[in-house]
This record gives sequence, C-alpha cells and structure tokens, in this order.
Amino acid sequence: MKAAILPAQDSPLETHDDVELAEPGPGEVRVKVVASGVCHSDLSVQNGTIPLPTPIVLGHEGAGIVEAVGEGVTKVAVGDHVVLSFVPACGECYTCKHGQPFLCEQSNSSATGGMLDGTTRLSRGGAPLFQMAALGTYGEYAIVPEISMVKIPDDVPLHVAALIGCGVLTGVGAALNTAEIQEGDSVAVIGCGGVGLNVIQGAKIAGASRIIAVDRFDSKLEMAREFGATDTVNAGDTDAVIEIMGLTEGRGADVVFEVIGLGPTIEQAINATRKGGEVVLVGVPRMDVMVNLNAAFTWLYLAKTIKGCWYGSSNVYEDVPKLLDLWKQGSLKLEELISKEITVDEVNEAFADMQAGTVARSVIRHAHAD
Ligand code: PAD
Ligand code: ZN
Repeated sequence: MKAAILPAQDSPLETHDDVELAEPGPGEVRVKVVASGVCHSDLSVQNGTIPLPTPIVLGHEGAGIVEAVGEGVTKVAVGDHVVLSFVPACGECYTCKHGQPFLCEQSNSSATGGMLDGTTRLSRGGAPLFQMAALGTYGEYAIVPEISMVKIPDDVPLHVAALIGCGVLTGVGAALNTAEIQEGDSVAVIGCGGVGLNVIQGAKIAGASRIIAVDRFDSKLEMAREFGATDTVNAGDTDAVIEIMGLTEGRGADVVFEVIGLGPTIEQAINATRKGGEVVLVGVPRMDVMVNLNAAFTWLYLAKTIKGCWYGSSNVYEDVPKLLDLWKQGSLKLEELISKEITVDEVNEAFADMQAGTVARSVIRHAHAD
C-alpha cells in the first residue's frame, strides 16, 4: 500500500507504495483509511517537538472503513464506518474508570510508535515502520486497536468525519469539557489554526458572548470570525495581552486558551486571564519549554486556574456522536474547516501551507490504487 513516511527527524516526508501490513492481531482492526487531516502535531513529530521513533507513518486524524477484524474484536465489524481516535480508550483502566478516558493507560505505549504492545504492524523492505498514535493515517490502510475507533453512521462523509478525530474533538472539547465557560463569558483564543478555530466554535456553543481571536496572520483572523470570533487581534502588530485587557474592561478574559504550544504565548494566556479566571493550555510545547510564573500572584492573590487539555478531555464514545449531532443541527462547522483536499503525495506542501497560515486544515483523500 501507499503511505507517507517520515524517514528521520527534520527530513521531508517520502511517499512509497510498497509498504506492507501484517494481519490484524487479537483486538486489532484493519481500516481502509479514506481521509486524513494534516494537523500541526504531525509537523511536530517531523521537527522533534513531539519525539517519536523513525521511520514512521504519520497521521492521527482520520476516518475510514473497517476491512478486517482480528480475533476477539467485538466493538466493530467489517464494513463499519469509523472515526479513528488518537488516544485508545479501553474503558477498564484506572483513568478510564475515573472519567478520564483521554488519559487511558493503554495510550502509554503511543510514545513507542508501536501498537499497544509496543510492536509494529507495518514494514517496508523487511524493516519495521512505526505508526503515529497507533494509527498512521497517512497510509492508505492502518492496523489499529479496536479501542482506537468509534463507529459512525454511514451517511456521514468520511473526509468530513476525519477532522473529528483530532482537531474537532480537541478544540471543541477544550471549550465544552476542559473549560467551564459560563453563558455570557469573555473568552480569548491564542492561535487560530485547525484546533484553535474549533475552540472558537466550541466557545460559541458554550454561550460565550465575547470571543477574542489572536493570531499572527490576518488570514487566520478572518477564518476565526467565520467560526464565531467577535473580536480579532493580530499578535504581530500589537501586544496581545494589552489588547485583550482593553477588550475586557481592563480585567482580562474569563477564560483564555493557548492553542500554539510556545512558552511566550503560554505566558500571554496566563497574563491575559482575569483574576479568578481560567487558563486552558492546548498547544503542545517542545519538551524543553519551561514557563516562568509568579507563584504568589498567579495562583494566590489572583487565584487563576491553569488547566492542561489533552484531547479535549473527551470521552470519544460519547463525544463523537454528540459532535455529529451538533453538526447535523447546523451548530458545528466541519466542511468549512477543509481549506484544501490533497493527495498523500502533496503532504509536504500541506505542511508548508500550515506554516504559511493559508489553510485551516488540508485533508488527504487516499486514492487506494492498489
Ligand atoms: P496550526 O499550525 O494549524 O495553528 C497554529 C496557529 O497559531 C496558526 O494559525 C499560527 O499562525 C498561530 N501562531 C503561531 N505562532 C503564533 C504567535 N506567536 N502568536 C500568535 N499566533 C501564532 O496548528 P493546529 O491548530 O493543528 O495545532 C495547534 C496546537 O495544538 C499544536 O501545538 C498542536 O500540536 C496542538 C494539539 N494539541 C492537542 C491536544 O490534545 N492538546 C491535539 C491536537 C493538536
Ligand atoms: Zn492532531
């Protein structure tokens, strides 16, 4: 099969059509990946922000059709349409049972670039290939744990459903699950990419009355308005914290989201939050990023709450159907997130577009020539 492979850190991706798949093992499923979003976290593997072993098939935001099931698989059957989840959710471990399936203990193995047992199912020329998040949606097919997918109705277009797998669950979940937005709140979102735009539409659904979008590209700020932002700040021109203060009567916003993953913008998010307000950190920083906070003011005198948001604090089995309902009711934009449809051979250009700020999301539609 064909797949886009990252051969080594800081190298361009290479597309090859001689990637081999093993048969799905017990509890595993072969999925024909129909579409995959291109997320900043894929780029973060390429540039070492998210360290994973190479060579690796990237891609963790996808949807497809179940083609074959391994021994003991009960959650899905051949022919089912599924959204892939970049965090497996077993429902049985300590964190799943404590209402935090987005931290399922089975996902600890994701850092190995392998399946749940750490071994791989992909190879090329006899050498093993790793797969991002036990998925690897830049491949036309993927062997995936059955606990890493959610069945969806057949009438949902799969290229639209793909985006739910990461950007929508994470962004909308950050607003609806992680944060506690009250009706009428002021919200600021720093970073309006594929994930940040979803935070904006989530904040709107949660009832925020003022949504301040911050980005360094006017193109992104225009998209932000379409997704529900009421005010925009170009961080390249001005000091985002002062601008947010000015738009919130000098108090700071009730809830501020950081959706980039840089030390300075994380500090901006904390400083732009009102006293007693909430900061939600969504962007994934490099491993060596530290933040300098004044302990007395941040937490004590100003009583701010700082929350980390992994996968939108989602329960994928409940949240995927909920998001699809919101989309069917017209409250959630999905098609509008797709700026470009591409082939898997064009993924390097999609990384460049993402960095240039010209796209919300590029979506790969696999051609399945084999
Ligand atoms: P993206 O590249 O589409 O969007 C990032 C946005 O930030 C772009 O619009 C940039 O223009 C903007 N930006 C960059 N630097 C600055 C700056 N200094 N000031 C203002 N704006 C700036 O990425 P994305 O939306 O796909 O992902 C965003 C982050 O979220 C990234 O770090 C990714 O790894 C992370 C992520 N986290 C989770 C999670 O579970 N927490 C899931 C998925 C993605
Ligand atoms: Zn992602």
